[in-house]
Amino acid sequence: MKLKRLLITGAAGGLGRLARERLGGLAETIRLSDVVEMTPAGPGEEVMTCDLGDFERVREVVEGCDAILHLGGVSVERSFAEISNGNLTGLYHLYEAARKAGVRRVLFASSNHAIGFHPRERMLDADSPFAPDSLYGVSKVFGEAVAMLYWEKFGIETARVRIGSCFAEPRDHRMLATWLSPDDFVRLCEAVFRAPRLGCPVIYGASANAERWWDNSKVGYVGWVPQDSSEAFRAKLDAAMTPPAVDDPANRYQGGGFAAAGHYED
Ligand code: NAI
Ligand code: 15L
Repeated sequence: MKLKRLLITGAAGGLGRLARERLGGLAETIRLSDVVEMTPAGPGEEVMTCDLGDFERVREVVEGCDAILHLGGVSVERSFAEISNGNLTGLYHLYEAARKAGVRRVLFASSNHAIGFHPRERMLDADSPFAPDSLYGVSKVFGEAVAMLYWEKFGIETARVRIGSCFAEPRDHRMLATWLSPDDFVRLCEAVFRAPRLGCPVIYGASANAERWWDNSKVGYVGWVPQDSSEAFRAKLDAAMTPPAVDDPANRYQGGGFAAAGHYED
């Protein structure tokens, strides 16, 4: 069944533009929101600018929506002050507004950086402990925790999707394991919003790559089966760059450069 109105936050960003282009069929109306300007609304669209840090505006944006694809916020390592507005305060505002508006289902774009300090040899699944590799990763742990609270207390379902690296192509050798193809991302969103039951599962957002660090077998009931593989790009990457040495700190942890980098505030 079609959703009535799907809110997409972060609609001006990389994944937001992809979702806008490809997910129109999920709902009668798609409401697009971001803190920066977006291109004007097309048929079946509504466009509303909003800083997630502004609760009254978040309430206006969420009102009338039955589901949310939450992509908005800081998407890389930044200062605590920058991260806290969108990813901590803003995340809380979104769930609180969702509760008041009666939203039933959310896809939260969490990140592999919530578990980035696990070594690459360790296969993770939905029950593996958090191991944030950055302030950004900590903000995604917070988001997942808020999602769990709003599921247990208020019954709002959330797919906590720990996205690997969703770009047109893998950009380095690490992404041969973490790559999520744009098509698999679209299929994942469709599965999450169409699943008869969701709950509040952790889903790792990676394609069917040959090298894998994440096991999604506990969430088979969601019905998402990734179709693409990064292997198609391996030769191109090998020709373009030398793979990092095995003892390179950026090569040791799943979070790669985020885990290896110094503290952002220093
Ligand atoms: P992006 O940085 O291109 O898009 C994020 C959007 O959020 C931007 O358009 C930005 O203006 C908006 N935003 C930032 N602060 C905001 C605020 N206070 N209020 C309202 N909007 C705000 O990021 P991308 O790649 O599209 O990622 C989307 C989401 O997926 C992010 O939450 C990111 O953390 C997550 N993710 C993405 C991955 C990827 O490979 N693309 C990997 C893992 C997680
Ligand atoms: C993320 O969480 C970022 O949003 C994205 O820009 C990439 O850095 C990705 O992780 C990754 O780990 O490759």
